[in-house]
Amino acid sequence: KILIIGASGQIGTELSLKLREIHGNENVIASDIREGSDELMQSGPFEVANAMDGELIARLVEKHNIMEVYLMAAMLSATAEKAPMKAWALNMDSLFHVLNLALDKKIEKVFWPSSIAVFGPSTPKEQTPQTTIMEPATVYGISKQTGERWCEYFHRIYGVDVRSIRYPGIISYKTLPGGGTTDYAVEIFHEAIKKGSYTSFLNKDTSLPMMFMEDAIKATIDIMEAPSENIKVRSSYNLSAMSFTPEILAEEIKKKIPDFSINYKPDFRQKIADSWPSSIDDSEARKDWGWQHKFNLESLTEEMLKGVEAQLHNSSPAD
Ligand code: VAH
Repeated sequence: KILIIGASGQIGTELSLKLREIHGNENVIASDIREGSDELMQSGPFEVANAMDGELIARLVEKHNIMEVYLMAAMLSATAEKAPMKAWALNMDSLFHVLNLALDKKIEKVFWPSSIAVFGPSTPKEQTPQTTIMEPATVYGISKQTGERWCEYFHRIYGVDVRSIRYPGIISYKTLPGGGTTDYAVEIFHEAIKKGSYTSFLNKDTSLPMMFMEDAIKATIDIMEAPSENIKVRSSYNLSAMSFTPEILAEEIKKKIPDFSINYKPDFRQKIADSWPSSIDDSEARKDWGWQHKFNLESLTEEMLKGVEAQLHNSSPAD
């Protein structure tokens, strides 16, 4: 069976729903420190658990006969800057609990998300390579860089089968994101439909690597289902689908909502975004385990507007 820690979060929610679709609701245990969306809570078993409570996690693994863990719990970039030591403790303690369960052969496989936040101001900004200089400027980025090194170590020294992806900004409509710097690209769709306008907390020309949630979920499941020998990078794989700026995104929204307007009031998150790459080279993932994105800016915008609209009117986008 599969355990998702951090199942109520932006990625955790949709990952839980997709894994339940594939493996059956009862075979996927969702857990988080707080209950999740109605859709998540009604779709299968849920355990309230703090990702930092190693004993509890071990008990859940035992109780539910867990073989695979997706550790999606973390404090993201913006929030982590406000509580560095708490962010470090959550992001690292949770990883050590899960890696040691794998070391003790209590579970067989681990997925752990990294982020483009591992790159810093001295990293080449365009088409950032898989292996390059990484001097992360945020607590979140430091924790993800360190976590990558521990994943690589546990694989090399103990043979732990841990796999990881450096997610770019993830755009989705089913849950609101929690405390990220790329969240503007989610909020903008809700505001465009509700208010017809949006005030961006990043400058108009801030280009960041992004991906639609459906692609992120597919990549996560694909890397976990690939034969172990194909996963050559055991720190974390670069991954991306597109890059855009708030201005470019606003222009795309205007094609559907002509009188949508945007203005720019950069806040503390501008500094974080300025330290990150503008675009990512993810050729290793495409080569090693067949990664390829499906959504581009146009189809992402279409899906997001449809999805947000449906959420507001409480019907499924398919209707
Ligand atoms: C954040 N959404 O903004 C996350 C992600 C690359 C961005 O790590 O912190």
